[in-house]
Amino acid sequence: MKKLRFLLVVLALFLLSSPVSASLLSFYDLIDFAGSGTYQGEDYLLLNDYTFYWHDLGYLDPGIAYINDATLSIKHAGNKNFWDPSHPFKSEIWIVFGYNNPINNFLGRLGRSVDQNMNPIWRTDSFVLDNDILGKMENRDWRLRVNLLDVTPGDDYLFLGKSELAGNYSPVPEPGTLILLGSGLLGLGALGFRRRK
Ligand SMILES: [Ca+2]
Ligand SMILES: [Ca+2]
Repeated sequence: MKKLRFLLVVLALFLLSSPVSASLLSFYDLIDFAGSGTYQGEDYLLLNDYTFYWHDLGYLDPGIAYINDATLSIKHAGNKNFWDPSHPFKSEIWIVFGYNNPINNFLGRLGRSVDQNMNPIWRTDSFVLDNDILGKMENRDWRLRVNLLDVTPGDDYLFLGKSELAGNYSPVPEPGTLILLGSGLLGLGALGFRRRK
């Protein structure tokens, strides 16, 4: 029976000193761009070959211990998304980077968001962030800088409708929960000890 009490105390101490294995929590950050006009019901910001913006997860409660997964979704219109060597100035290719000074992490390429008549149509592209860039978010106060860049000669324009960053994180343990759990187990251990007396 002493063994049992010993085990309970060890378990309580272990729980006191390590994070409780909590389930994942989700986060979501929306940037709804506007300011340049409205197209087919969506307010947009008009980009000219290059821009950047920040997704900031801010202060979550409970706080973030680390990010498990995240997906960036960008709603855009007007991207021709093609390269024609004989007409380089008519070409247009928008690239998405997660920027972490001084390195651009390539996230992907925006898809074609024009119809066959070259009229803009809204389209959303999603990019799963890899562990490399998640780690860099952790070093930057849970912020992600997104760079959008058209890599062809000449000016090209893009309607930026909205950007969403969604995913799951492991929360930091809450001290109150740990103390409650720990003292509860210690109490159980003490109870077992008394009953045997
Ligand atoms: Ca918008
Ligand atoms: Ca261009």
